[in-house]
Amino acid sequence: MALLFFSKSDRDGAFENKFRQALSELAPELEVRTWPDVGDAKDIQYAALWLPPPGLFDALPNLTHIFALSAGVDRLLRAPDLPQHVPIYRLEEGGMGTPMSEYVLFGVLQAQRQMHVLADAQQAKQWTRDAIEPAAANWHVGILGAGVLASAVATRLVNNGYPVSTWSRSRKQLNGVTSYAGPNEQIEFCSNLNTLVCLLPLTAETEGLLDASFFNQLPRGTALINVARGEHCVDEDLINALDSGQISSALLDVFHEEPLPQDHPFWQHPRVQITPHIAAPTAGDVAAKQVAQGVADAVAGREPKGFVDRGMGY
Ligand code: NDP
Ligand code: OXD
Repeated sequence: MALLFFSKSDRDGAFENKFRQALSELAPELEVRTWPDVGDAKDIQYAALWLPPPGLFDALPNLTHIFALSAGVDRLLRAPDLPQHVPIYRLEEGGMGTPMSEYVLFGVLQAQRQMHVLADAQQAKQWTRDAIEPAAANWHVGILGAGVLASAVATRLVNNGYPVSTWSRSRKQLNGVTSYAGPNEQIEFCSNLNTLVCLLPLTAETEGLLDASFFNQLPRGTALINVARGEHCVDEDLINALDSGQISSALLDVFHEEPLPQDHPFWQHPRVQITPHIAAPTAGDVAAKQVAQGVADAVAGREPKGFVDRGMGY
């Protein structure tokens, strides 16, 4: 019984070391091999992957379960050689709830305290004390998505005194959070927001959602935080919305192309803050725990957690 590991962005091997160490303690009977050192490919039943290279799946004739080392599976689902009959399981939480909550809380706080206005004043050496600083209780945060990470973020924001609403496909019940569901409730969801956070999975339905018409549904001056996927956002529309003041500032962790190309206008835009897809890194040991449990479930004939519905795209 063997598992094949691959993680594209693990340049220094730190994630792999943590993952392997934890997995060897939790599932000592499981042999872990790292792509491209597949050994006898017929042994590989399980794969744990982040951004697998082309050809990886073609080399694995006996694969029964694919564990994504990520919450989002959009890129995995686009792998040209992805076997259609092998089920995929994604990380649920994966140690990402706390860092994601901290990142979004930081973004919400700086928008609420009007830090972009104060930064402009500093540049101009102006002692500006009239930046509006509404209380957290009057700063409405709307989260697109109400899944595992959005729930963690919403709870953190509620605990910090912000009114929070979420928008998802199905209605949710989360303490202190107002839930909106479906396209019919999108306008109402948008109507009184101060900060909009995108935490949707990237699917055929959500791609390009953050476009000019969406921005125009928001109150003028809404701050945007996109921590989901770059493809949710129509970049040109966001730049226009920032230039017109419809969107006051954008904190962006994800982009159509990563790394963000050197000539992309986001780099220089005075109202855009960029981070390199680090809002919530997967924790190697937590991922190992979920994968070990998934393998144990598979061996026992149970469905592992985190099943991805390929039709829905998440
Ligand atoms: P989940 O699958 O748990 O939650 C997804 C949520 O989106 C659900 O509430 C779902 O609704 C909602 N949703 C899906 N499609 C639609 C739609 N068409 N209309 C309205 N709502 C919709 O995902 P996670 O919370 O685990 O992760 C969210 C995303 O965060 C990931 O897909 C990934 O892209 C991104 N991410 C980014 C990271 C970073 O570092 N920047 C790190 C980790 C994740 P319903 O509940 O009704 O199904
Ligand atoms: C994820 C991510 O989806 O890191 O887990 O973006």
